[in-house]
Amino acid sequence: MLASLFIQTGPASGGWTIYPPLSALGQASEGSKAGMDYWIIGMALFIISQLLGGLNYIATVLNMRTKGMSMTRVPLTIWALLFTAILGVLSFPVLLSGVVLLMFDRHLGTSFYLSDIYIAGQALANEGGSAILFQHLFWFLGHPEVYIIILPTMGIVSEVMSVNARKPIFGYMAMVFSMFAICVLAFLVWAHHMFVTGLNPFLGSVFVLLTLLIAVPSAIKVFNWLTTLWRGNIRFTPAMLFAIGFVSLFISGGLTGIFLGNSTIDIHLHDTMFVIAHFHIVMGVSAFFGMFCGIYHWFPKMYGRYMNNTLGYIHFWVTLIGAYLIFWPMHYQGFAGMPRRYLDKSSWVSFSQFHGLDAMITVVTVLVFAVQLMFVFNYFYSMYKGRRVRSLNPWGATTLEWTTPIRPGHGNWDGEIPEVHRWAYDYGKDGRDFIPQTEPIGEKESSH
Ligand SMILES: [Cu+2]
Repeated sequence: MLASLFIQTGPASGGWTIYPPLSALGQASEGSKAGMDYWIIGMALFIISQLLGGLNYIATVLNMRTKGMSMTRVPLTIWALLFTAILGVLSFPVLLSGVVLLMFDRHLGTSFYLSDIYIAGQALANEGGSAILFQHLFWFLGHPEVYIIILPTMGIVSEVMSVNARKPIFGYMAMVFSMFAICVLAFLVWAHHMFVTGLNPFLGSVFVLLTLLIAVPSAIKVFNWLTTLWRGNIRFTPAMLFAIGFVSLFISGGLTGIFLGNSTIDIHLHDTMFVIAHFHIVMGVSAFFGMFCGIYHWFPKMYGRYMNNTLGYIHFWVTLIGAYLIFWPMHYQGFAGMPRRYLDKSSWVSFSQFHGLDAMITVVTVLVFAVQLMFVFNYFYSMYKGRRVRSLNPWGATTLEWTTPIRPGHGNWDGEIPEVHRWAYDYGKDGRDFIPQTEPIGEKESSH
């Protein structure tokens, strides 16, 4: 067995979802390559490292806060990272068990996922396994995973919006509780990815209901972001633009989630380009916007220099307009029934009305990719040649990271660890632009 594992190489025999029976066929069957085994081993190693990292985050946030930093004074980015770590620790082990069983099916002759024993491609006996079982285990991670990716963005965006609107974040506790609600609901909706597996329609409608409930905390967050912007003294830095762009994408993509969360509509739209449009807008591009937002915002912290603003603005506008031009038309392609993943002649002929649209999408994709290269150039150029910051706290932010040296050593602060006296969002309070978290509460100060 071992010899064959290392000699018979080749790509993993399954899509990114590695559904059995295709992925479960062991070495005995024709066409099954060790690529699948490497895929599983790689995934297991990744999950173990993810769990260790997640535990580290949870322990740090809960136990290692500085004096005065109560949980209600913690910046929303940290709350988001805490919830992300909890989601990961609770959902990744389920996928780990799923792929371990898959390995057993492939090499030890078990049949968790195989309903038949396959020898040389021939079905020999009914073994009573269920390929659908794997889908349950897979999506029990798969759905929380989208929040593992998007929650950090939500935290970063909240932070950057408050700093650049020069206003306290609106509804701090509502933001925390809506993130908590998203985490709880994330574990109760996995089967909305399985409406076409022959799922019991009654059970399906329960998953529809729970899925649509996620719209409530999501909408609370969106309204809080918009209210934070309302009458703010807004600075349109590249970081702020990416934060606002994220909210735009999150709304656009979130609304199509209501379509797909309904089993009646999902059965029609399943595996069409509509899913591609929804998913890339609400999570793919959104998460990238969160990363860009965070990098532009914290770059001066990391290197003591600014990134180039002009390149930042070009990067933002081309990426935002480009993302909509690429993914918006895919909704129409999906409604017309155009399947995802196929690249064959019959699909090309059947959907000839979209040839022009596809060409446009391709051209815009090249353009959007080009400005990402420009962003990478901006990053490395600014590291060495960017305009230097004049102070440690160039954005006038309240949070602790801006009180550390530019390149913090071990323990972050050279001298004593600072004490915190207030929450992270005292902007525009009592006629002052901002009050750092380290400043003690004044006697006459109004409490927020
Ligand atoms: Cu989902």
